[in-house]
Amino acid sequence: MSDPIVYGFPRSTFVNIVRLILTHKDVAYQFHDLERVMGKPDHLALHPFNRVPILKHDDLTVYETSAIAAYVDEAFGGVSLTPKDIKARARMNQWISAVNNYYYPYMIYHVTHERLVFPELGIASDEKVVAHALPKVETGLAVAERQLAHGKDFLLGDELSIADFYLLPSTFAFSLTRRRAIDVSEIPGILPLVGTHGQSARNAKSSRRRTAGADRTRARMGYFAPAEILTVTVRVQSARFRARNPFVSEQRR
Ligand SMILES: N[C@@H](CCC(=O)N[C@@H](CS)C(=O)NCC(=O)O)C(=O)O
Repeated sequence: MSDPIVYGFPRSTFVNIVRLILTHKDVAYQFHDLERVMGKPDHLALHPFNRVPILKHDDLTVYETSAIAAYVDEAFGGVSLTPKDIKARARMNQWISAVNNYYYPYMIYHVTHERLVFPELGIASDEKVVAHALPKVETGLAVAERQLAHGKDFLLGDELSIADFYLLPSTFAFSLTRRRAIDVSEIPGILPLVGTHGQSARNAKSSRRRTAGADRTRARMGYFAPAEILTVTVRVQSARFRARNPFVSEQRR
């Protein structure tokens, strides 16, 4: 079997879900950056809906993160990230769907893009979009906090599953929009994590790009969520901070 290839762009939340899972399962893979060809025929040939990620493995080319995650978990050995228990699996799938429909759209597509990505790219942001999204984000954070009230290490309890890898990139990227107005959603404990990423990113020579303007900004954004660094964090810290540090900041209590 050849190594799988992940197609996407480095800072993509969904791409990071796939990279986190591959890395956690110790699967060697190649990463193919589509940033410069997004929406062009080369990309659309892989993903007719103009999104990322896409996974290629031998004769299989598959898109949709949930399909990729399930495939990777089944196709490669190592630790399984899918619960055997049918009810736990239902809960995992509920979280995957919730991230797709209620976390990513508001945290990332609305707030992070408007507050972080657009300004970095010199595009005017629309606070109306943010204002509409924030209550939905708060709902999501409260739901996650309730789920984690069991005090165990992972969303489903003691068992690490695909659900955790789904939620983390959204909450992580969201935490980068550190502005007083949305401090409510800061995850205590994630600030040192962001610092670690910055440090590691500066040392990650291979991910440096000497490109101008928007490209450089995008590259810099990519530094913040290199999947491998996140994974180290998942392994070492996340269990603790996600279980013990609720998603709503001190100021809200
Ligand atoms: N349903 C898709 C969503 C993927 C998605 O929205 N990816 C974003 C990046 S995080 C994307 O491709 N954005 C490009 C665009 O909207 O033009 C999946 O699960 O893979």
